[in-house]
Amino acid sequence: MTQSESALFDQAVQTLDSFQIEIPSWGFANTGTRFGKFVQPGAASTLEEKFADAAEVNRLTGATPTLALHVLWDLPNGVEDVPEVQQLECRFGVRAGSINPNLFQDQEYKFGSLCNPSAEIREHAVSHVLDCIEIAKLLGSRDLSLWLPDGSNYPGTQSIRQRVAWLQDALNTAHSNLAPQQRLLIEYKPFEPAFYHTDIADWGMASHLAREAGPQARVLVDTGHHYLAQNIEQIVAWLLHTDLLGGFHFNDRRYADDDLTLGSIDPYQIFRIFHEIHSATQEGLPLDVAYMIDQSHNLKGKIEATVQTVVTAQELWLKAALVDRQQLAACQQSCDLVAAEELFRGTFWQDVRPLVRSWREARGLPADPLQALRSGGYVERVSRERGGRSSAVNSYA
Ligand code: LRH
Ligand code: MN
Repeated sequence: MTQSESALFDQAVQTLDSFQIEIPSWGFANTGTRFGKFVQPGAASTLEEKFADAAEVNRLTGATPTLALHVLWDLPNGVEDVPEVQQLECRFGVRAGSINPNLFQDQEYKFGSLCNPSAEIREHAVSHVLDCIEIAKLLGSRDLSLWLPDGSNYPGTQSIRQRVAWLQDALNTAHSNLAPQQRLLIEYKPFEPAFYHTDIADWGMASHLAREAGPQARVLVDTGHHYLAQNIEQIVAWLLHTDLLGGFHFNDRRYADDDLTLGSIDPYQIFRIFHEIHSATQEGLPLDVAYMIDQSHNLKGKIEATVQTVVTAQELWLKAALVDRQQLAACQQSCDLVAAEELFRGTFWQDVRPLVRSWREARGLPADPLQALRSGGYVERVSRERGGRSSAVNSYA
């Protein structure tokens, strides 16, 4: 190995050793669209099976030590289910990660949860969020990751400003119940399921709500929650500049919140986002960013799609780390546009897969996790074990 090759490998090792990404429990379950759900025999439907699948992904990739939980899907009995989670964490060596309240499936949330005109329903929603904070405390989970579908479908049918006031009160209450090391991540989404206005529709609204709520509140960027024309990496740059970036939900999309696998439609998008992160890190900004996957695997094998996503994220993370930022800054300063673009995009063209494979081998991991999954027989085994079940599945995930 030449000196420059070993320097490159050392940088790759450092970069990949520092990269961990959280996987969603709901990514292993039978999910679908409003037009149907294609049941996979090997899909997980119990929390034990979701932890087992997460452990398999972590065994193969070495980069997914935590599993995001959606409370009503994974802990239907609330805090009562915490001991079972703790037992599964020990058994499978995967820790509970971000705790996600469910503020969208109860019938009474028809006109909203934290923003509902009914004080009684708002109270019910706040108490669910407080239960989730309690669960997070008991599990030692740092992030309370909050998304709410609240909004309206027709102009004039709700007071947008009144709902902001109710929402801010609820978030302030949630923030005041956090433990010192905990964070409240506020996720925005421009539309769906509401199609006229959504109460937390963009990064500006989420930023204001976070600032008002308190110092432990941050903004969560779900890459699928943007209009197609929006420049997501510019939003990330602003959230870095304002120290409000708390984390990401990574996925990909062609049209709307399609929840497709990361990098399947526009891998350059994730590269551009990671570039902003690496630049801020190299400029010494103190970053505290949670990298998480939020996808629904309706057609691909669920474990395979998750492994594929982690591998793609590692490759794009390393690619973006390899941008020569000193040289790029010089081109930017001298406005040498073509040189800057060729340097930037040229790094994206680089094939880093051999480097990532060497890192895996150096870490005693399978050089090709997808191949190892396919040849390891795990999917076939769990499909046999779980396959016998009836295809009817109750909750969404
Ligand atoms: C909403 C969302 C949110 C989760 C859900 C599974 O679209 O991105 O993060 O609660 O997906
Ligand atoms: Mn999300």
